[in-house]
Amino acid sequence: MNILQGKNILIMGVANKRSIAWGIAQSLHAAGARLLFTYQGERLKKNVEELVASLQADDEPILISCDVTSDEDIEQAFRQIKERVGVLHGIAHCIAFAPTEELEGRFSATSRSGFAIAHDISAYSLVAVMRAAEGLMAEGGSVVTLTYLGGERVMPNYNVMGIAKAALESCVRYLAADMGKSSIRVNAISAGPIRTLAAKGIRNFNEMTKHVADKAALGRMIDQSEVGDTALFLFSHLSRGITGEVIHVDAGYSIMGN
Ligand code: 0WD
Repeated sequence: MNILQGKNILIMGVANKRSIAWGIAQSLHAAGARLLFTYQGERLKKNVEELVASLQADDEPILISCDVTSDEDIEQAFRQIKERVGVLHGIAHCIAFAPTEELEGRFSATSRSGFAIAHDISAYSLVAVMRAAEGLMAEGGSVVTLTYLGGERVMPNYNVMGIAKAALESCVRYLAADMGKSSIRVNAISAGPIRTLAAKGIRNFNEMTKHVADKAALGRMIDQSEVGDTALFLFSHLSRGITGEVIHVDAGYSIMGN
């Protein structure tokens, strides 16, 4: 089912094969999308190059370095994207970061700089990216970001990242209202816990996954492909009436009372 044929979609945040961004890339590739990738600097370049080569896409792969803490980096990335493809139909924003020491202990111990970094990279980056991308999304489009239940409820050790996810979810609503007239939709997927590089930074993550698998309505965890397929829906015309939403892909964990 090539429902994304002819669509140029940018994937931001592939770090390795476990990245949720990579699960999304695989689903979108299978649906016929032309994919572009940004990665966070030289550190991840080789990883991303190898992964992208494994897709064996017909078009030449487009990989661009972009650290979202830099406005200049974001501008040059979208300049390059404009030169290469002209029009963009979608963006998967799969980026978050908080210093490891902020992801344990008491929330009240959160430092001023830890709070600022978490919000800058995990929430503001979506605003900055969409501002730079709006002109390229001239045919309308869909933007999908990734959030977590810790933005709605208190989750052990998630601490300042929960506050940043709450900000991100609010950014989704404000951006959806702002960009709706340009036919650009903005939604978030609230994914259940998945073992990735980012998840490693959260203390007791393994215990948490056990608890989630026990309690979830479906009695299991989720994987990257399930987030990827929901993203595929959100990038396709099938979801054309949906914007400003947070969709839970968590095997029904968040609906349970206890
Ligand atoms: O359980 C999980 N893994 C969940 C993750 C549950 C629910 C949501 N999420 C979210 C994360 O919060 C994040 O927003 O999904 C998104 C993707 O995270 P991931 O796939 O779990 O983790 P990972 O593979 O580590 O990708 C996150 C990437 C970074 O990787 P590392 O681990 O190297 O920090 O975000 C990117 C980077 O590639 N990133 C940046 N990209 C550009 N500029 C920056 C930056 N400054 N900082 C981090």
